[in-house]
Amino acid sequence: MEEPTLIARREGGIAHLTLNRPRALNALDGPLIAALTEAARRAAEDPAIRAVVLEGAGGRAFSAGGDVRAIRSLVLAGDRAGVHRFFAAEYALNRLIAEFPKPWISLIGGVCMGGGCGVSVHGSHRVVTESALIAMPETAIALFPDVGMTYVLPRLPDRLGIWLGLTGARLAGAEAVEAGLATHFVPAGRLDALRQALFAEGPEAIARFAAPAPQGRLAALRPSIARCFGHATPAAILAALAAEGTEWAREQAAILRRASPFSVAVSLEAMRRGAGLTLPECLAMELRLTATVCFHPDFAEGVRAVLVDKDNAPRWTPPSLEALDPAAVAAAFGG
Ligand code: QUE
Repeated sequence: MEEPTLIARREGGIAHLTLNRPRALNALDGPLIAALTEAARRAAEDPAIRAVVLEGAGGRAFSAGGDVRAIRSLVLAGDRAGVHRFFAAEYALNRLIAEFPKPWISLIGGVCMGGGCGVSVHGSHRVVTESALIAMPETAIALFPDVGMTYVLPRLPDRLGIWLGLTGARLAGAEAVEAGLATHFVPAGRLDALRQALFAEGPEAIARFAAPAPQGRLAALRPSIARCFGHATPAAILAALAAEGTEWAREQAAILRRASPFSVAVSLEAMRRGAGLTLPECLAMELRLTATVCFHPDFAEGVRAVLVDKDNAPRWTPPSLEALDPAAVAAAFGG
């Protein structure tokens, strides 16, 4: 028997779910999303289950995201219904987790990006270790921060979420707590003991294992991020970064200029709209956006450059923010 891609075990009153595609960094493909949805439904209904504990197998990743290579194949085959099906199922799972009637506890070590954030951040408890690397890197592949992150990111303090969603900046575990994406920091060496305590006692155990999050570089950057990422357009953000006159600001501008111009503009607009929407409204907006964004030439090109050919040399259409037609961005939102 081949190992299942979702391992679901019962440990006393806890449903212990393990994402088990370690060679793909536990990326969420269609079958894994379906299995996780089914396991979540059963755990919600089962009166003997008091909480869910979710983690990733293999030690390197919680989850690297959605299976964007497979989505690219659907796009290249012109399978619009298939693309819609994938994202509709993923976003429905994100909503199920947000509305989950019991504690949904994610234990996050290693990479947690994109879709990995979507199956953790909406839950009640997000425990990170010092090995956690949390990011929304979608603009690098000409997608946008989805999985309900258009709801979450604009609500983080000091425009941190806008910065994360546009640049794909990676937060270490303690920084994720500071940003509000994670709720507890637990040293990796105590994770096995925490897991056993969760099985024995339930969610109350977390407080005993949590340690003060060590200070990262985020605290020092917050004022600059707040000054630069509150603007309404990519051009205004680039102007604010130029006015900072620091090495950090020059790096952020370079990152924004390397990403897909179309995707940067759509991502900023989606997060700005998301600030005034509910989570279900954000997920509905995201689902509508996938129909345009995934079929824009930049998406297949971005996945090719970053994940298929790995040349990291995408050729964007148009190639620069200056050449981007604002009407094309507005059209992605239905005008
Ligand atoms: C941006 C992304 C993703 C990414 C890299 C980016 C993403 C994603 C993966 C990924 C990584 C390793 C795997 C895999 C997928 O990388 O969403 O299957 O083995 O899933 O720059 O949005």
